[in-house]
Parts: sequence; C-alpha cells; structure tokens
Amino acid sequence: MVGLILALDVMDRNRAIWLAREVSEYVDYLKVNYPLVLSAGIEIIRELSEIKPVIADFKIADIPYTSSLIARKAFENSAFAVICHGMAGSDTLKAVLDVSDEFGGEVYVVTELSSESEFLRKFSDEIAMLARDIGCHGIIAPATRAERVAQLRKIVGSMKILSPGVGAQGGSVEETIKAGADYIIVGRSIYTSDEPKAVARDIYERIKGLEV
Ligand code: FNU
Repeated sequence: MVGLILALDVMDRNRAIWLAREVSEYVDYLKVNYPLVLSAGIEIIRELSEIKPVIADFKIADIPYTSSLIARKAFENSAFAVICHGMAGSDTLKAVLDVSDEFGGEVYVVTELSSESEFLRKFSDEIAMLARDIGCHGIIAPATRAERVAQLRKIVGSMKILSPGVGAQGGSVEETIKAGADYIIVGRSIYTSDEPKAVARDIYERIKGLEV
C-alpha cells in the first residue's frame, strides 16, 4: 500500500484545518512541523487528528530525557507518530520509542535530509540500520535522491519509508514510489496551489496507478 501525506507548513490554524478537510479523502496522514505548531499551539495536533492521523515532525534530536518529554507532548496531544533525527543516536531513539509504546504510537527516523545534508549523507545507511535494529516503525528518506530511497529500502526491509521532497524540492512522485517509498510527503505543491484538492487528487491518482 502506497499513499500520500500532506505537510501542513502553513502558519494559520483556520487555513490548516480548511486544507486538511479539503484534501482528506486523498491523504492518509497529516504532518505538522514547527511553523504550524509554533503559530497555532500544540492543540492543533488534537484538532487535526479528528480529520486524519497526525505525524508530529519535530525532528527530535536532543538528549534522551529531553527527547522523551518532547515526544510525550506530541502523543498527549493525540499525535499518531513523531519524527526523530537518527543522528541523535541509539539512546535518544530508544527513549522516544519507549514513550511511543506507552501511547501505541509510532516513531519515524530521519536518515538524511532531502536538502544537501552533506554531513548526514555520510552516515545515513548506518542510521537506517540503527532504526531497523532497535524497532522503529519507519524512516524518512529523500525523494530528491530516488537512488538513496532504493538503497535505504534494501537496508530497512519491510519498514515504512516516508519520502519528502516531491514537487517544490524537485523530487518526482513516480521515481520515488518506484524506488520503494511507501508514502510521499507533499507540502507546498498542494497548499500553495489555488486548487489544493485538485492537486492532491492528481498526486493520489498517480500514486494509486503505480501500486502493485
Ligand atoms: P514541501 N521534510 C523534508 N525533508 O522536506 N521532514 C526531509 O528530509 C525531512 C522532512 C519535511 O517541500 C519538511 O520539513 F526529514 O513543501 C516539510 O515539512 O513539499 C516537508 O517535509 C516538505 O514540504
């Protein structure tokens, strides 16, 4: 099963809720990041969760204790999953996983960013192995480099791969899915469009057309 995740990097609560409702039939998850949470408050996660499950993209990268506090705030506000930076290391990932287990939530691990990410790229294979070995639920892999998605798929086996970088960052829906992503994450191509619903439907149909 392959699907679409809407990245809601808008700064206004009402716009976020409107967008989420508008595209809900075409997306599997909503992803929130600091721009929206810092603008609208963490309660926005709970509100959006009534529309679709929410992934809190906090790219948690602190010491284990602080990381667990951040993860707890996300799960207490109804997040379905959190995104953690694998570069933070095994103790941090384990601490976040422990919290997610308490809530029946999931943890996705950034391997390398879809941007230049020249430092993480040196370690992303090892980060993926760590995420796999300690039982995280999935990884984030760059749609801007489909060959990296394919390589990371070999490492993580059946774990979920979520790929941002389609559209505004130059990545392709088709190449990313063919390389092995389970979900593509799309933000600006949808939410800056005059017709977000039509764009989401088009991406959804292209994804479903590739499903094996
Ligand atoms: P759009 N995102 C990303 N690359 O783009 N979480 C990563 O490597 C990563 C992410 C997020 O470009 C980014 O923060 F780990 O407008 C934004 O929320 O389609 C979204 O994915 C991409 O948004």
